[in-house]
Amino acid sequence: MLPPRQHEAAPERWPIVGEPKAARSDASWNLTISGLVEELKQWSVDDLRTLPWQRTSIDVHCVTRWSKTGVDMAGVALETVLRACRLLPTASFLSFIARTDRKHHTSLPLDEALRLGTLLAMECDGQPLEPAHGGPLRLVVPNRYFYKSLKWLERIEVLAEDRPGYWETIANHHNTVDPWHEQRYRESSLGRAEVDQRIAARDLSGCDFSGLRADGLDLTGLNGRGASLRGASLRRTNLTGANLDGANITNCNLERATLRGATLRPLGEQPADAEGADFRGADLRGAAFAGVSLLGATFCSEPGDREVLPGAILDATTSFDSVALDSLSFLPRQAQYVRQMIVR
Ligand SMILES: Nc1nc2c(c(=O)[nH]1)N[C@H]1C(S)=C(S)[C@@H](COP(=O)(O)O)O[C@H]1N2
Ligand SMILES: [Mo]
Repeated sequence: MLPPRQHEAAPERWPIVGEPKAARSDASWNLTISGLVEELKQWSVDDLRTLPWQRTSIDVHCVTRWSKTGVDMAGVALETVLRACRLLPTASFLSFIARTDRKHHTSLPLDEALRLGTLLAMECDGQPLEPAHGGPLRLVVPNRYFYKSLKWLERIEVLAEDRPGYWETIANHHNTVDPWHEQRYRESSLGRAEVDQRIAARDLSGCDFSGLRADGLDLTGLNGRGASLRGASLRRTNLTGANLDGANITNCNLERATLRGATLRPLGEQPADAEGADFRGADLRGAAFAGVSLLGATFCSEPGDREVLPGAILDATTSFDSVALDSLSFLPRQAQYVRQMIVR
């Protein structure tokens, strides 16, 4: 069984999400554990391989609504390496840091990381973990959205207070992230008065409106250029002619919305992002999708959906470029539905 609003990706397909690779370096790969420890420790990947080995079968649940069930991960339990460092009594949070250009990081409360059976994974389905998926060493946090599973793990800092991670800070990702409770995003920090004013002016451009609730509103001609509408609820909303170029509508609920003539194209260098958006029942005639990722987005219901809705209305006036169409291929039923509708 999958958590709410998740769908199984095509077998043999495993999308790469976020950073594509580790930082270039000639230094050998070590894992360092520092912070509130009695003993600062460092292991090479070969050292790690001599520690007790653990296998876990996990279900990957990406926040953008694709899942990949029954992935066999193997490596060393986080608990094993933490125990070797002897944590100080004040240790409460863990910050996991990657060897990448932006030193990507994420965090977990210590007790939760242990309770979830967090793994330092080096193998996947019996093979060395591929570099593109975080090899030689990645964190695997079962039963959490996959953004907690940091690729290219290089350092763990043991802390007294939480240090929220990259996605949690810049993209409003939820910090607790239980997929069974759909904890995908926090709401934007904008005040209600400002939100109401921007809605009345139909201008959301360039601002963060994550988690916005605007079901059923008339937002005809909306200027949403470069807006962030992650996780927004726009069911039955009238977005005729809306300009969503460069906007981030990841996981937006657009069920039965009207998007006639709306555009989701790049804004300068910045492509729009519609991963995990729900377009079921939406009117997309005349809409234009270009350069936008639709990974995990839905246009028709999938088997197992709790609520079955009619498919989106698309026809020959709806345009998709090859980037947009290719990004749909991870959910084959969606790709097939869209292709079949737009040739009509
Ligand atoms: N270092 C690093 N780890 C990361 C990310 C990233 O951008 N950099 N993205 C996270 C997100 S959002 C997801 S969904 C998963 C994707 O893992 P995959 O590319 O192996 O599917 O990695 C997570 N770990
Ligand atoms: Mo993600």
